Amino acid sequence: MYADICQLLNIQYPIIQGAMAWISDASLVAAVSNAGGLGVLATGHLDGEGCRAEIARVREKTDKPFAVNIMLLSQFADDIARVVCEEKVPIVTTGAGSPGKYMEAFRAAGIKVVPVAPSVAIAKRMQKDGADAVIAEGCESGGHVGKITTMALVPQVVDALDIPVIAAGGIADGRGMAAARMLGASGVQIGTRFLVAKECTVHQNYKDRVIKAKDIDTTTTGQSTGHPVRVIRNRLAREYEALEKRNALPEELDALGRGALRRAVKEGDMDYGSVMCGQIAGLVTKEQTAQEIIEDLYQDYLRVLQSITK
Ligand code: TUI
Repeated sequence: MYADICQLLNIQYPIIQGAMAWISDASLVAAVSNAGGLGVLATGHLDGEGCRAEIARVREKTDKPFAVNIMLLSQFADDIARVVCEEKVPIVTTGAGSPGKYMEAFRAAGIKVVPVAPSVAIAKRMQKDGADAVIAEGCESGGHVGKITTMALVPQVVDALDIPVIAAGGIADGRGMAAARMLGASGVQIGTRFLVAKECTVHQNYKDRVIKAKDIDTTTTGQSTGHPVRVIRNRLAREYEALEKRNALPEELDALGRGALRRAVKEGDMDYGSVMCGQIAGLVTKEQTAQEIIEDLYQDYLRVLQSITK
């Protein structure tokens, strides 16, 4: 079953690194792809030419397949869609919206398209629009999240679609991979564990905070704006939640949140930065190379499968 996604994406392991804005740059992407997974370049913080430059850096570091993620809420989404077509990247993933209007251009450029879907209805629309596979992402994930858990979402999406489904949200070890397979998924997307990869250039304070995090340390802010975001609870998250509770104006919320992800990722500000992170952080306990993470995940996954068939 996991073989279909490896064939579709031309990768060795059914492990896709989740795109993380400001975080998953050429260094992490190339390391994951060189280790046999699928590295995914985040572009939520880039404009079109910034994206082109980062694609060039990935290509300097690897000749393996990689993907570019388009965060569809970005003001530069149109430019980035044009650049990925011009650069003929092999695979595009999308988040925070529907890639429908770009599908024809992607197809014409020979790009495989794998959108994130947070519900069955959205996943069905993406299949109808021509997606090659869909990432069913549960609300355990870090960053921008939907409303449904991975456990409930994945089997319902699998039953509703004919194309491969990749499970995301709350997966960080071989047990999670095996569970995803039991739910009918063809592969997994993993963000939080790759955030602490040695090749990940995020600020050391961010890695240390994720490694220290317990199961209940995240919260979702932004419910009132329609764009809920899972982050580690800190001063910023508490102040944001207090503003939301007293029905603050969108401009006030915006002012507090502006630049917060960059502050956490680049400056290591763990008080007033937005420390996006999945609920599974409690399982992430050490820095490893991307290759160690992938080999560890896959060996652990095989052990789990063997243990249940004994
Ligand atoms: O996109 C993500 N996670 C992200 S993007 C991001 S950058 C950001 N920064 C500040 C505020 C907001 C975002 C951080 N994390 N995950 C994939 C994802 N996609 N989650 C949910 C969705 C989604 C939502 C609606 C996908 C499609 C969709 O379709 C709506 C429609 O009507 O088509």
